[in-house]
Amino acid sequence: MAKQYRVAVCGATGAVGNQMIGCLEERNFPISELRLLASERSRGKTLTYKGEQVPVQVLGQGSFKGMDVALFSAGGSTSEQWAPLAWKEGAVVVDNSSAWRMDPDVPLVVPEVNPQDIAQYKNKGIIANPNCSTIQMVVVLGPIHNLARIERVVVSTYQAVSGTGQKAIVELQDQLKALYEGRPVEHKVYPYQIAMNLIPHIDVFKDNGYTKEEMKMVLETQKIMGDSSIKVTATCVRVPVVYGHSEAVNITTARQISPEDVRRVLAQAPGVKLVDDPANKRYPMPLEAAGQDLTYVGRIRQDISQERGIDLWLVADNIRKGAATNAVQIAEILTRDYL
Ligand code: NAP
Ligand code: 3JN
Repeated sequence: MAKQYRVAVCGATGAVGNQMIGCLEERNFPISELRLLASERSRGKTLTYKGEQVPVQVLGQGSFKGMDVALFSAGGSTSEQWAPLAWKEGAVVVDNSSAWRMDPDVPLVVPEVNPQDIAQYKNKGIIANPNCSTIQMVVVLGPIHNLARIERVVVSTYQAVSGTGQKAIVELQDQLKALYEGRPVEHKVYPYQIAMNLIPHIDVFKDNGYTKEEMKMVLETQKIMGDSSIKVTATCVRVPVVYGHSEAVNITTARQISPEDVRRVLAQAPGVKLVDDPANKRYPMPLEAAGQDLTYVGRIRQDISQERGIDLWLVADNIRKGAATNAVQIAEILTRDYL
């Protein structure tokens, strides 16, 4: 019988944690024991895995004893504190927060792009999962970089509210209902009404005028692609969509390539679905990509403002490929090749 693994999910009651449990089940991850962890607030709760009710345990000393792998999605401060302890207790951590992403000893992995970096898990027992907006972009840019070396990326994102968690989904739904019923619109999660609006502000502002989300896209892209010479600039925008982040991406390559070259390489690329037939109104949209694990790409065209420029439009499910699926894919390679 194939080897089975003891897996912990830390942050199991959250939007991402819940999807992680779903992905483990859908992908038939070889699990002999599943341990679900959350905060004191979840004491007494149970969650469903393969039709069984699994009790949620409160995170504490000993939570990772006997575990082989721990998938974390309980926020940066929990990861900072508990990931090293999980490794000490014997579990390799796949962490969804930004806490460890830029640590030079911690691999930052998108399986379609740099699976070989998983081997570095031995440094600290932690593998970092990138930010959702970075993941879907590098799935598409990786193969193009291999073809013609990308020198510069200019990206604008259109990010769904589910990236902020369950409470933001409820806020958008409540606001739409209030507007429809002619009642005053309230907002708590975002600094402004998000229904019928968009907000060019994700995570906190930094001294250089960029937001932290935008700087994550810059630094994480360079680390995953293993090339700090790639210039990246990003503008991240929250839009009133529930699932599916979209991105308008403009790239400059070292040598000129045609849109057809890009289509050819992306048609073969793992994790990519080409939807690029404007004559028949076929282009990626969040409603189509939601619930899927592939990154949809279309609107591929020559940038008319420069010879070595290409424009693309990408969409992926931010909770699946942007978070849970990517983490489970990392765990699959880790267990198959290293544990
Ligand atoms: P969420 O719905 O608010 O869920 C948070 C989860 O963390 C819950 O299970 C919560 O447990 C648990 N938690 C919080 N504080 C804890 C503590 N002190 N000890 C133990 N468990 C604790 O948030 P989410 O949307 O799932 O996101 C969770 C995290 O995933 C984010 O903070 C972020 O770091 C990461 N994330 C990454 C991406 C990405 O781009 N890759 C996208 C979204 C999120 P209770 O239910 O008991 O409170
Ligand atoms: O806003 C989005 O669309 C993605 C959000 C990601 C996120 C949310 C809270 C904390 C992160 C992340 O993964 O970068 C973090 C974090 O910094 O851990």
